[in-house]
Amino acid sequence: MFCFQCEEASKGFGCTTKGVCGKHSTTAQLQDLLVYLLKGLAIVADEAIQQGQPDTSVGRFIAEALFMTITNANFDDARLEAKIQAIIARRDALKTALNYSSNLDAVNWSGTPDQYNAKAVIVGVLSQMNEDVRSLHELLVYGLKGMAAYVDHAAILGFEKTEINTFIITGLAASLTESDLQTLIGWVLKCGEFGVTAMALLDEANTSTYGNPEITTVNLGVRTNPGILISGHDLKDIEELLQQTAGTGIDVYTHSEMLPAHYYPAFKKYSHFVGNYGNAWWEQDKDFASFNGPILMTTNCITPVKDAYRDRIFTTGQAGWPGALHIADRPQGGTKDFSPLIERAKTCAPPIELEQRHIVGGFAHAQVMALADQVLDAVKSGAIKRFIVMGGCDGRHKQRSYYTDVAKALPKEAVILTAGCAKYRYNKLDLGDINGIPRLLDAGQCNDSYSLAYIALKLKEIFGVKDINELPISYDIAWYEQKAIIVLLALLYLGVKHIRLGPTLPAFLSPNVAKVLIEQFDIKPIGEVEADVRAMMAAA
Ligand code: SF4
Ligand code: SF3
Repeated sequence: MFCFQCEEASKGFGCTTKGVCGKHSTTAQLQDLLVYLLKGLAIVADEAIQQGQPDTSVGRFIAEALFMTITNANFDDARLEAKIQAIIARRDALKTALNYSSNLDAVNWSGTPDQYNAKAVIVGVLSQMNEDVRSLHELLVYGLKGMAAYVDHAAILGFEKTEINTFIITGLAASLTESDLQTLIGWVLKCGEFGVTAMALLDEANTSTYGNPEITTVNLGVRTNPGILISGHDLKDIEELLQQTAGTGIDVYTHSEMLPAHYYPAFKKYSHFVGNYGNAWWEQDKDFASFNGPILMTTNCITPVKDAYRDRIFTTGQAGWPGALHIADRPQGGTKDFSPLIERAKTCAPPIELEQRHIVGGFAHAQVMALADQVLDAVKSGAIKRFIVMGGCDGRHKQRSYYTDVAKALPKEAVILTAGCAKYRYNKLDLGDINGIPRLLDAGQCNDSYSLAYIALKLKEIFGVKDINELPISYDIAWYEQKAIIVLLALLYLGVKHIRLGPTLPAFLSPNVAKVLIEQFDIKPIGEVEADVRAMMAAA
């Protein structure tokens, strides 16, 4: 195996025997083959578009399959094999319908599951020998994976855009067939542009379905009923879980990236929706053990399942873990059936309390705009001197304490804007407020990073500046998986410069590709806390 798609790639180079994430080499190879064959399907789907006979459901099919391969989403070889078979079947049916032929192996290869691993070795990441082409191919594919996650979430709520699906198809095809560096850089930047569109679509899907997130105090303590813990990013899943658990005597708690579900008006009516339990994804083994009840993983991030809760963990959607009971997709017009979790919860003890306190969040764009006058006054008076965007992911690396230290070291005139699980590095600190505006504004999940871009664009209008980089905003982003890559590409597309990216720069950036990003956008690695804080406050 060779995988370097996330920030925890072994030795900052790549995982070669087993993933730091726990991914076995067979799983990594199945994912490689899946992506390779998906590129073949994309080429045929692109041909269908060229012939004026687009397959209207293939874009979503590709997005779902890509989503399965993002870091920590699906470790289940049987599901990956089934998806590979489905990709081959879909590709061949489309080829037949179009009467299309091609010499490309990805468009023609077919095999049985016992041949998958051998084939994957030949077509994996390292099959591209030119390290700059490989770097741009992978940057594009990882951006598309992140976009695919957003697209899938939006589609689940009934929101799709043909142009985004078409971009995923053509971009994926280009990641196989294109090798000109300048053209590939163009694709990567275009990926950022469609990333903005996809994030806006998901924002529209979430807010029109569940209302605009609003300032919310979230309980971190527990009650005495048995509970179900729901993690990941899928809001439709939590909606149906809340509906199905109402009146059963089972409480529902959020974990990690599901925390922002509390901010949506639609979920506030459920009296058994108790609070948030535990910390960021990478500490789940401790949190899941003490939770005592069933756990539902709706998306990434799953870590290797421990015996302490092995018989209580369930997956759904694109998430998968071998041996975990998988809750099937909802039938057309129907709902998922969460009764296995509910029945399991009835046999469980209530959660062990980890802490007794509250945190405040819900500062997505509508809520921040509702405070715009207050924010503007604070900026004009100098009470707020700078906004620091610290969104992104959390992870295991010790260097991530940098983000806690930055949050603590920022002067009291700085406001942190965040989204994603990166917030767990500082969301329990008492950072106070500026004239009633909290110094930590949590917009929501990584999926809600659109809010951070939206707020910046609105501030640009309000302040009447021409260049987004003239705003009193600095970016100190933490990344881990591929959704952070699409957020980064989206920010670059919006013209944001001087982004600090950490805790390490991506292993998949070749020196030459890194140089392009540094020269064009002044992306920089994080440095020493005091120096970075000083520089950011001085707009550097
Ligand atoms: Fe390694 Fe990250 Fe790939 Fe897992 S996803 S195998 S940790 S690079
Ligand atoms: Fe986190 Fe996995 Fe990226 Fe959604 S839950 S931000 S890492």
